[in-house]
Amino acid sequence: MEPFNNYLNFNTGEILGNCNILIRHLSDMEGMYHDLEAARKIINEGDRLIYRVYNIDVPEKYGHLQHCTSIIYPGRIGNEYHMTKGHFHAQEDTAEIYLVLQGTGKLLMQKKDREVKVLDMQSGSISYIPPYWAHRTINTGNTPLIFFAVYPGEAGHNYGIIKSKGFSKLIIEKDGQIKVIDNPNY
Ligand code: PAN
Ligand code: ZN
Repeated sequence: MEPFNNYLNFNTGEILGNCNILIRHLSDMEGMYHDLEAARKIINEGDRLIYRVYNIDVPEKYGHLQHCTSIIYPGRIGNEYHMTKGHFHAQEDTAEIYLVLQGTGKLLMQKKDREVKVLDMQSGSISYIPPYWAHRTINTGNTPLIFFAVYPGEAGHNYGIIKSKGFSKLIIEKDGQIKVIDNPNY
């Protein structure tokens, strides 16, 4: 394989070049926001774009490094801030690095033994997601949250556990403040 360049726009998070774009609307995240009624209403009124991922095309194999940008648009579903689906890596002993380019948010992580960790994300923060931690990103600001991620080629994604159980915490807005609360459905 030959070395290659791609070009990242630091302001928008868009990558120009050899990449595929993943687009997630609210309708792609059924049941993931705790206010099911609010989610249903928005979907029925025409749906909403929640986030995009610009993923550079690299073999999903040991030795390679996957890398991509994620752009989470600002907003809430009910009182819950816009977020990614969240996942464990299919190959659970693989880590990941997130570097924030723009915006503010939270990185919610959880192990299978239920241990939870929430890190702040802001321009310049470099978060390390160790092996075995599921991860979800939440945009708690008023502007897009844009971050660059790097992870092992073979990591893969397992969405099933989070889709069925969620995380044990929710990140919500209450009285104008960002709150981390227990997920009543967990
Ligand atoms: C990230 C995520 C990206 C979208 O690149 O895949 O932010 O989140 P979901 O995959 O949970 O929808 C990453 O963690 N890759 O491993
Ligand atoms: Zn990941």
